[in-house]
Amino acid sequence: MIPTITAFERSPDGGMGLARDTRVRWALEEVGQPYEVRLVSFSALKQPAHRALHPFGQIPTYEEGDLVLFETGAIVFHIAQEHEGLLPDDADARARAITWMFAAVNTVEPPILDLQNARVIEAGEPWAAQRMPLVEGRIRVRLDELSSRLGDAEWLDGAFSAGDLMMVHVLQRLKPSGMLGEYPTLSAYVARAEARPAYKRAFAAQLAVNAPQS
Ligand code: GTB
Repeated sequence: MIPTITAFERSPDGGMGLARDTRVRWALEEVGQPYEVRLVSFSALKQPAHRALHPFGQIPTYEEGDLVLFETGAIVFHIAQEHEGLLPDDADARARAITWMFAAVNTVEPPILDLQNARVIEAGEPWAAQRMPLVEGRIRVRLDELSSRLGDAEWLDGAFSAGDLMMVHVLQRLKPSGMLGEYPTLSAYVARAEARPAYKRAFAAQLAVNAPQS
C-alpha cells in the first residue's frame, strides 16, 4: 500500500528541507517505499478535516490504509519497523538505535527549538537579547556532549539508523544560525548523512515543491 504524507503547500524555509516532512520523506526513501504527498495550506492545517488526522493541526501526517499517524518520531519508527534498513536486527542494537531517536527529539531538539522561539517569537521583548546567551548556551551543552560521544565514529551506534536520521534532521535546523559550523565533528556527521542518496532524493522532492518559482 502506498502511504500518503502531508507537507506544507509552501514551506517558510523556501526549500531548505527543515520542515519535518523531510524526515519522513527521507525514511521512506531509505527503505525504498514509494509515497504520495498531499500539500496543505497553513489555513487548512487548522481545519477539522486536517485536525482529524493531526490533533495539533500540523504537518506531517502519515496515512496508510486505515492507519493515521502524526509525530515524526512515531512515523519514522513505524516505517523503520515495517521495512528493512533503518533499525538493526540485533535486539540490543535496535533498542539503542531507538534510544537515539528519542534522544534526538527529547534531549537535543528542545533547546534548538527554543532558539527559534527566541529569535522569532520573542525578538521584540525587552529581555530578548539578555536571554539569548542562555538559550545558545543550552544548545552548546548538548552539541558538546553529542560531539564527544560521536568522536571519530561514522554514525551514533554502528550502522546508519533511524536514530541518525532523526538526529541529523534535528541538527540541520541549526544551520541558519551558524552554530552547527562551530562543531566540525557534527558538521561532518550531517554532511555524511546529506551525501546519502536517499537523503538527496528526499531533499530534491521537497525542494521541487518549495523552491521559489522564477
Ligand atoms: N513534534 C511534531 C513532529 O515531530 O511531527 C512537530 C510537528 C511540527 O512542528 N510541524 C510544523 C507545523 O506544522 C512544521 S515542521 N507547523 C505549523 C503549525 O504548528 O501551525 C516545523 C518547521 C517549520 C518551518 C521551518 N522553517 O521554515 O525553517 C522549519 C521547521
